[in-house]
Amino acid sequence: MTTRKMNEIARVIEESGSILLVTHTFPDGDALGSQLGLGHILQDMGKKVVLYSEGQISYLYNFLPRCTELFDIPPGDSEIDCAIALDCGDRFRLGREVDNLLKIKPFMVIDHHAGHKDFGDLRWVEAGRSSTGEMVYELARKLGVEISYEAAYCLYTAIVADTGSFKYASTTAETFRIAGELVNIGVKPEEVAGKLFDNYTESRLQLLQAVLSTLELYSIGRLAIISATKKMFEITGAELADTENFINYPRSLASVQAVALIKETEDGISVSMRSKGDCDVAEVARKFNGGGHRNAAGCKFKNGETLKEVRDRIFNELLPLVEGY
Ligand SMILES: [Mn+2]
Repeated sequence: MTTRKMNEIARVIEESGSILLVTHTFPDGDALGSQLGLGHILQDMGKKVVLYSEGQISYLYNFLPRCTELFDIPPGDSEIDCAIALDCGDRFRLGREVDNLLKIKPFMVIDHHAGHKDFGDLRWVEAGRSSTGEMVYELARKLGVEISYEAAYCLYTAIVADTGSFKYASTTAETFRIAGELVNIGVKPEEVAGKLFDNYTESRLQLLQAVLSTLELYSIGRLAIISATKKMFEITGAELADTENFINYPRSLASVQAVALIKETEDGISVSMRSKGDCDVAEVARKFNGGGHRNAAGCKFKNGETLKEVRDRIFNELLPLVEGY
C-alpha cells in the first residue's frame, strides 16, 4: 500500500520537468534536510527544482548544502509540473500561500506525522517512519539515482534531527541501515552532530539559562514545564528557533514522563511537548488543534490567551496524563 504510493510519486517525478518542493513553516532539521536532500536528488536527475519556503530559515541550518537557495516568493510559476510537500502533517502548516500551492497539480505529500491530516492529490504517509528524510532515501533508491554526497548529507541530518540522534522510539533497524548507507556515501556523523548540536551562539546559551530558571516540576517530578517569554528573547537577542532542543533538558530528568515548553511568539503562544514511553502528548496537542507524534507534539494558541492562561490549560491536561505513569 505504502510502497504503491511511493511508486506512484516516483512515476509522477519521472514524467515531470519542473518540481516545486515545500515543507512546513518554521522548518526543523527533518523538514529542511528532506526538502534540500530531495532537491539535490531531483536536480541530479536533470529536473528543474523550485525550493519554496515561507519566512526566514533559522541560522542553525545554514550549514546544509544550498540552504540559501530557498525562496520566500509566492509560487506563481506556471511552468511547474508538480509539487511535493515534505514533513508536513497539516495543510495549514504550509503557510500563507497554502491555497496557491495546492493549485499545483498534482500536489504530492511525503510525511510521517501520526495524526496526519490528509491534503493534496497523492499522499505517501507512514507514521511508523523515524523521519521524512528516511522516506526520501527510499524514494531516491526507487528512482534509481546515485545519491550524491550533498543529498546524503541533507538526508542524514534529517534523520539525526528527528530521531534525537537515534534515541527516540521511532528509531528502527531500518533507520540505522539507511543512516549506514548515507555514511557509506561519505557523510561524517561527527561533522553533522557538531553542526547540529555544537553550533550555537552566546545569545542562545543565555536564553537557555533564562528558560531553565522557569522550570516547574509536579507529580513527584513526572511533569515538567518550562517557559520562554518575549522579554527573554529581547534581553538575550536570541531567536525563536534557538529554543530547539531546550525541551530535552527537563526531559533528561529520570522522573519526568512529560514536559511542555511554552513560548511567547509574534502571533500567540506556541507549545511543544515531549514524553517518554506510552505517555501520549499528541493526544493533548490534538485537544488544542495541534498534532504530532506520541512522544513529540505541539499546538498553538492565537486567540490572545496569555502565557499564564495557556500554561494552566496545558498543565490541566498533562497532570492527569502523567499520573498514570
Ligand atoms: Mn519530521
